[in-house]
Amino acid sequence: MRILLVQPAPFEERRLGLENTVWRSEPVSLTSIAAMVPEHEVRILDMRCEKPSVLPEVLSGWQPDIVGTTAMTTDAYQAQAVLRLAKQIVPGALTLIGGHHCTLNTASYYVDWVDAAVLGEGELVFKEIVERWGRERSTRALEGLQGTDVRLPDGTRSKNGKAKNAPNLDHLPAPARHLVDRYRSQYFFLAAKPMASIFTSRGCSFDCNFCAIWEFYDRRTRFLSAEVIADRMAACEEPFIFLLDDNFMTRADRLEKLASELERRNIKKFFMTQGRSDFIAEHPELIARLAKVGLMGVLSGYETNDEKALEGLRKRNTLDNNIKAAKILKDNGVISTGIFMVRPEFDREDFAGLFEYIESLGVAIPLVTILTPLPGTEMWKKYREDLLTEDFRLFDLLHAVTPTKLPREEFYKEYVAWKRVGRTSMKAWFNRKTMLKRWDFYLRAAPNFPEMIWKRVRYQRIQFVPQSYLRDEAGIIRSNHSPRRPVDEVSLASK
Ligand code: B12
Ligand code: SF4
Repeated sequence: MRILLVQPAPFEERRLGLENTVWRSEPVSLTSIAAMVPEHEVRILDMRCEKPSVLPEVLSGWQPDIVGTTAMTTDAYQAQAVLRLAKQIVPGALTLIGGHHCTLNTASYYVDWVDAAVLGEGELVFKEIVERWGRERSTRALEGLQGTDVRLPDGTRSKNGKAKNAPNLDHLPAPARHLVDRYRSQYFFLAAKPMASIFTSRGCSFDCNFCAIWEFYDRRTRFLSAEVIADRMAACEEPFIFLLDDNFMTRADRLEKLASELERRNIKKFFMTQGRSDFIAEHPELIARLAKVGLMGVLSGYETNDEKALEGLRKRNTLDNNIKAAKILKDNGVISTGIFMVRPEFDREDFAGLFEYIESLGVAIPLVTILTPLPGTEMWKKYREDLLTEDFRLFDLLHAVTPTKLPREEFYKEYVAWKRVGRTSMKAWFNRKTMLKRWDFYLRAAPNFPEMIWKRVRYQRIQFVPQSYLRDEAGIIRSNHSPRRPVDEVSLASK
């Protein structure tokens, strides 16, 4: 059978968003499911790296039997559009959607051009779908299959809950990375390019109320063994690797084993990942060891300058840990990317307080987001009534989708002022002392600096201008002045 898997492109070129200048990773969701069906002909199209005309051309020229796509919430409509085109051009093909958005908000795909949504982890259920479709070209064949929500030929639905998670991640095949070979030079994290992406665990055992990772994976974490992680790192041709785990920094024993394995096999890669500040604060020696075997960057949600708000987010962490973590990372030359949240109830003093805190913290790269109730999270359930829109394009953590205390023009004017703290933090962090500690990384990434700087300069003309945000939401956001509840009651982090 011919199977076409499509990574949708952002809804408009050069929109506000991480993919512009900070981080674009290979579509691991698609390479992971593709690896389950090696006996079939599979193609992956990454529409972030292709001209829009390529998709209709491939659909009509190649006539796939199955077309699958993926979406996080911001890509919800783009994924729908991929499948609508597929149904128009190849009406007999099975159209499938998987990923976080359809798992947490399946109704987005109750349209007649999407045959089935795959809920939760995809590998095992995808294999079964392909087998069943090979036997019978009707969605009846998928009826009752756990992990799917299927539109049956008579228009009714067969809703079968979330997929069972694979009991042991080591037993799943390695993602079929060769299917995205031709895009490799286009994946990056800042100046780390070309960059491979792999995962070493799935899930998180914390339960922050603004995040749905723990709901998606039933608040359990499964890990690949150190041997398998090392195999996969060694197999990457790229010098830079992003470890995609939402919470890589967990279980010190597994990270010690991984460090030993990388040392023993002399695997030399620069790797970046995501991890919590409490773990970093509690394990300074382990961080130093990981830095020696290639750890080069960590993204952490520092979130806020307010202990009570941290508690309101159910982060189960402290401001003290944030301070310690930023220092430990700096001492080891590990670039700390701190993610912070502006809340809709912020007034001028709140913005000033947060920015002051960021400057004092000493992270290398601060990223300031706007607290957003994403589908599937506890916040979504609690604050859905108060949303000013359910247009998912704006759920990118860069737009306020709930009422703001300040008038929106002023809110965004205050928000974009983080340009200043971004600059001062970076200037203070990237000095000769910290850079010399990891000179080999900077030498390796040096050829990419001119392109990265050029992209940043171009992007900043959009990113730090309040009108960009207001323009995006024009005609989409309900009036800020008629919220269903007063703004102070919609205080997202303190209830
Ligand atoms: C890499 C990444 C990105 C990349 C792009 C990802 C990509 N598509 O290439 C970038 C950096 C651009 C990005 C951006 C954002 N991201 Co992001 N990102 C991730 C991350 C860390 C890894 C994704 C990944 O490759 N996972 C590994 C694969 C194997 O897992 P998977 O994608 O879930 O796929 C499995 C199943 O979902 C399913 N499946 C998925 N697709 C399909 C398709 C079919 C046909 C089938 C059968 C099955 C299937 O099977 C797969 C294998 O089991 C995830 C967290 C995570 N751990 O997944 C967050 C995550 C997806 N991002 C998230 C968010 C919120 C964002 C942002 C909005 C905000 C932000 N983080 O700044 C932005 C939005 C874009 C923008 N405007 O900039 C949320 C999404 C929540 C949601 N409701 O959608 C996540 C889950 C993080 C979190 N903690 O909540 N992100
Ligand atoms: S925000 Fe991070 S620590 Fe909290 S549940 Fe999500 S992945 Fe886990």
